[in-house]
Amino acid sequence: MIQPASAVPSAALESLAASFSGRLLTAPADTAPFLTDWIKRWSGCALAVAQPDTTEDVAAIVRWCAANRVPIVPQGGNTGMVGGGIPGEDGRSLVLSTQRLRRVRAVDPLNNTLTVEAGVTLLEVQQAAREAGRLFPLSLGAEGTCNIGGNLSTNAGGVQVLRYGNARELCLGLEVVTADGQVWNGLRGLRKDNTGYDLRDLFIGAEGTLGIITAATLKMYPQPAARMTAIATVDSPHAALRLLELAQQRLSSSLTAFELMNDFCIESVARHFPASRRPLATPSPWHVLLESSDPISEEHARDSFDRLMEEAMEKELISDAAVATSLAQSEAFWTIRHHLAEAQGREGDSIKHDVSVPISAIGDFVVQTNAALEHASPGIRMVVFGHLGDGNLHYNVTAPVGGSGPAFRAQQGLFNDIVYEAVTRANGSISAEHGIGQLKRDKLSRYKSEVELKLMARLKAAFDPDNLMNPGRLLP
Ligand code: FAD
Ligand code: 2HG
Ligand code: ZN
Repeated sequence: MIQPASAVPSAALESLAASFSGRLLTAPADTAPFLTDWIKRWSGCALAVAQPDTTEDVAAIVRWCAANRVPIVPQGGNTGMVGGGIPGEDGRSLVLSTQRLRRVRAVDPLNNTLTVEAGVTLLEVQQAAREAGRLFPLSLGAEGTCNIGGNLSTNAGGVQVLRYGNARELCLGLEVVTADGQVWNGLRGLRKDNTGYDLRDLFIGAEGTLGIITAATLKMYPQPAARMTAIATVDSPHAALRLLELAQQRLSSSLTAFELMNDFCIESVARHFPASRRPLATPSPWHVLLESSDPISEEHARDSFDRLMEEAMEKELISDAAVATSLAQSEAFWTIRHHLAEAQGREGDSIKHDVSVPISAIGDFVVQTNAALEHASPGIRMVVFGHLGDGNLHYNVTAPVGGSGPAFRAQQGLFNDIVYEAVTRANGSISAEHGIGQLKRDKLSRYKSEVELKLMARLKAAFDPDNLMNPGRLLP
């Protein structure tokens, strides 16, 4: 017999198990992977973890939860950075994992769309598009694990937003199970559809607080004819911005990625992943990883990219550069970039800030805020990297060597205040791409206006009047 962890009668849980075709996990060894997040910052307890196989299954589970007043925590690949997919500690919630919603339902190369279920990993979506001779451009370090449902629910960004936009801009339609267990089929592959309020856009970025995304119709793009990747050293974020401006002038929309990393990032990847060597011999406080995706040819790509790098060198915007001459070399550059989150974890405790400011304000933001943080807490190690082309920095503070522990973590409020006040002065955002979840929920009331907060609370009440969809996440 299933033993429920809360007031829900075990007979009700048995009836839930019988009402859908997927799995219902209750044994601690089975549920454990769903109850702790990727950065191992949050852990929770749950009544059970449900793994439905179909949209109808999801609807049956949601109806059961509504009838039994059981809160639902939707979860995809569990790679989120703000604790949004991890239940609380009271054991009252049901984790609804979408990982078994695995079908690619349709691919339409002429319409440049594909329709996939929520549990398809981002890598698999990219592969499905590639098999159709197209590109699905959303790309990020967790792509082998994160699910498209989670990407849409967090409105994920990643490394090609500069050219193709974030998850929201890549989605044309959604299928959603609403909080009362109805299925909304909004899987439209239309570029134009002005028939009232855009419900799709409300579910995107809602972090599971309004309903459960079960499938999505996504945009595909032509595959580029060739890609060029380089790593270059720059003296400062200001110089990186001048390089960005030049690259955009010379490469126009072919510039698809422009990532900034401080030296500590490069050093820690080399330390923790010895197979990833330092890409350049010249010591430098900052590195830029840039990529172009050329629509014409390999030769055209190389020509324009080489000319850009030469001009940047002549103008002394960069001091050294390595342009990848093979796919393997390009992948080696990206491996450095994609190992940053993990390398940072291995350095010790970190306090993360995923922020955005207007691109033009980034140079001053970094110089001034670094100084303020180092003054407030000498010895901290700044881990500064991110999607410079989008104005998005991962502006993280790592403990001094040997300084991890409660005393360091107790400074979170101090660091948050310094960073978020600087962000606010620059007219930026306290969450560029990771969302709010548990991490920033209480900050929202401080950094969003009363008008916005009230409208958001009314939307929540309209979509989920019983507050069962991921309660206590996102909204203050
Ligand atoms: P989960 O972590 O499972 O869930 C995230 C949130 O969405 C939770 O609130 C959950 O309740 C909700 N949710 C999940 N699925 C559904 C659904 N079907 N319906 C409704 N709600 C749902 N993010 C970026 O934006 N850019 C990056 O470059 C980036 N790089 C990363 C690199 C690494 C190494 C890691 C570990 C994470 C990175 N992330 C990045 C963070 C993360 O947001 C993304 O990995 C991804 O979008 C989360 O997807 P997921 O399937 O893991 O979602
Ligand atoms: C990335 O860009 C992710 O690599 C993770 O968004 C950021 O670890 C982080 O702070
Ligand atoms: Zn990122």
